[in-house]
Amino acid sequence: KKPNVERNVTINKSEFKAAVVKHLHCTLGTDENKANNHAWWKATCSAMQEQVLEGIRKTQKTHYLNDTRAVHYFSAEFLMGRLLSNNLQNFGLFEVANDALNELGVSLSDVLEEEPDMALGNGGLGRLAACFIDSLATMELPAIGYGIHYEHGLFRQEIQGGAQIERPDSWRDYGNPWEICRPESIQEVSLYGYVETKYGENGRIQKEWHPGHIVKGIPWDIPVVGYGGKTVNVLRLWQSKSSGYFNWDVFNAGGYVDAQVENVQAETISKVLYPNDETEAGKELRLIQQYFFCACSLKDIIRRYKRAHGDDWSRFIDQVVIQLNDTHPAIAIPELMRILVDRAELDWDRAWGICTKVFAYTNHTLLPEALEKWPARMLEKILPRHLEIIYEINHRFMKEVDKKWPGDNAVKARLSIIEEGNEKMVRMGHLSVIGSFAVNGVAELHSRLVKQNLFPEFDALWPGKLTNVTNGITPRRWLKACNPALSKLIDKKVGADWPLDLKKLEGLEKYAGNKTFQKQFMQVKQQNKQLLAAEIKESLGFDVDTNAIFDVQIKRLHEYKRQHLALLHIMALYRRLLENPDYDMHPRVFIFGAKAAPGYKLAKDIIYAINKVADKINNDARVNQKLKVAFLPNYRVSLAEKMIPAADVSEQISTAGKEASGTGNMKLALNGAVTIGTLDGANIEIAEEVGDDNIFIFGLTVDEVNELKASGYKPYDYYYKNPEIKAVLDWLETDYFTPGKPGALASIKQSLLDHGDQYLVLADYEAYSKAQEEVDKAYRDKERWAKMAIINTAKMGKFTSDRSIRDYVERIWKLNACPVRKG
Ligand code: 26W
Repeated sequence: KKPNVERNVTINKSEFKAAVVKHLHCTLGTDENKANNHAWWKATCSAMQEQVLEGIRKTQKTHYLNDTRAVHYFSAEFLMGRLLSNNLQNFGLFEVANDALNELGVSLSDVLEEEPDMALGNGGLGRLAACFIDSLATMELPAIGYGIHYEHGLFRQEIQGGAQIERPDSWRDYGNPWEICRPESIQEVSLYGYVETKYGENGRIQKEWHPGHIVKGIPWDIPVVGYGGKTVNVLRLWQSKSSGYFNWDVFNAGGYVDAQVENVQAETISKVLYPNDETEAGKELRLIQQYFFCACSLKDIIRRYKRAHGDDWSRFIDQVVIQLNDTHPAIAIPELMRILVDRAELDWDRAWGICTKVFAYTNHTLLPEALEKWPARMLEKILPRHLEIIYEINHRFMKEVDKKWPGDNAVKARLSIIEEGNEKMVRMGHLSVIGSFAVNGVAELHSRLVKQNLFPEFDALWPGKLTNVTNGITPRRWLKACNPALSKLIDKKVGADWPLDLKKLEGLEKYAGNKTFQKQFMQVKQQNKQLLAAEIKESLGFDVDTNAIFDVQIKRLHEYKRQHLALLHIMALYRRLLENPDYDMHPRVFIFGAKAAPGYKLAKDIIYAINKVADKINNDARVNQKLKVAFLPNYRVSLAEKMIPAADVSEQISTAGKEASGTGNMKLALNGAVTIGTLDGANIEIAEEVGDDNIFIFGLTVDEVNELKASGYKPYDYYYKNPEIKAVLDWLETDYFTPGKPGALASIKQSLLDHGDQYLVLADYEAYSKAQEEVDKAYRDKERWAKMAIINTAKMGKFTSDRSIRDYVERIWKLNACPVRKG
């Protein structure tokens, strides 16, 4: 069956060939004989870009002519990965390009490998943004992503002697064929300086911000091609540049040198992505980054609005909705107030009425260390007017709180945007809830906890404002493009339009018990495992048995995600095998991918420990037929695309209540991996979809975690009670894994015993170990396993990001699709 997707692009093989060759000659100045794969990659991108640009033009014209309402997705991170394969796929030109390049004597898959990942994000939140803009374009929704054009994305990870080393990521060093510079839309952004209070003719108090410095924001547009190639939206990323402007009013004559320093600083704003995931470091440059891209983006939105509606603000809320991806862009709220009150001279209530109908906020984490707070003093220095506005917002809000809870100062202290203490802090989460019309968590459990624990009184104050939108992933990248073999098999069974309607995968369920289909399905898995085994061989230099269970844990390294729980269990298996060479287990390869924040000591220690334990096990002939450990360096989107299709088991073992949603869990299950996981985040909803028989759930629930902590959790109890735990933890202190360096892995034991085991690793160990025995037993029953794997794929329909976006559109954004047609 041919995909029944109406396409807007028709270009055949010989035209494609001609276009690639033309660009090889005319864009790159080389020819077929001289070109290397990198040149072929660029020429292929340029050939595609002709289609892409035509798509952007048509889309923008259509949106303009229809004066559409649009969503503006504000995010400090967009983890796009590679674009060529995705764009070919979404235009329906993958086969055409493959054949065309073949005839030119070039392998498309080699060419695709030339593309550097666009790694402008840390992890889940950044990749979610990328999946969402894919869905928005696919569903023909008027949308634009706004973010930062980081010169260096997330660091490249090298492993040296087992330890993580960070190297700069230089994704643009040899040029990026996708981005389009838009100098006609450059914006200016103010920083520092002071606020002057003036009295207008009507006695109205007027505030004027005299900035100390102005920087330029240069927009770069990245095309976002919807599936079917009809709508092509853009991701607009801002690069900072010195404006050369220096305010002599603000600095004295001695400020001349400072001025030059600040010019250099202007260009640092968009230099590098902060690699912290879930830890707020309170760094000034990060606040400036956030304000920089929000201010540029708001100006861009307002320019576009004014082109259609002039100075009439009355329709602004009909045309514009802004989604804040976590609190990173929360400063946009006081910035819009500043524009409306100080610049457009609207009165406060009218301005606030507009603001609170424009913004919506998504929370992605409950971890206290990830909740952004800025010192009031820092805000005052960088954005003096914004701090005043925040105080005014808070003052009026406190009056509202007093109406609801008269005289209750405790509730005021909890709800206030300002946290009093040694140093006054501005709580960006509170500001976001107060300044938005909708607030959502990212999975059912997480949203309930946001309501009950993080913002309890806000829910009482504004019932209905706090809600849930469960995350999703784009099936175009995370099945169709990354797993072509499985995709083709699925096409044959349920038709080829599942990428647009993922519920269609349910059609596979009736084949779950069918021996022939089971065989085909597991053959595809086997092929994918061979591809990954080749990658492991290439990257790490050793062989893995593709008949072994491929057990995959891929995500940022964090204590709450508990990679060290998996590690303790691996060490226990090793120990069982040493004690009893006949210990009965199916061969297993534990495969990890994880980056640690450069300043997160224990996370780096865990990476080191995994690698050291891996070295020992992989080289121990007594066990390495049954057990192997592969830590693949530099985990990133393009590596995920190779690991996910090959996974048998998906590790989702966070402490209950800590993982907001997880999205890797969805990608793995969609590709037929069976989850071993806790009742956390979206695991709960995955379990609901696949049923208890097709997932391995273990461990404490959120309530049990709270009870155990309230009753005084004592990790030593588990250490003394369970000889395996004790043996394994003690093992970490010896020099068995780090010859000549006893104690090199001791920090992990310390964190679990002496520092209180915050994330209850030891409390969940036994349940995890038992669940792993169940996994082992299930895998050995080939039919049972094949059935489980198929059902996992069949039941992932709910987790398409198209469904998430539909939820946002219907319940929050109130957008209409705007079809883009030929012409
Ligand atoms: C201020 C430092 C900082 C940086 C990034 C704090 C917090 C973050 C992000 C919120 C981290 C993140 O990516 N969170 C993940 O978001 C995913 C998408 O919703 C969820 O699936 C993950 O559970 C959540 O950890």
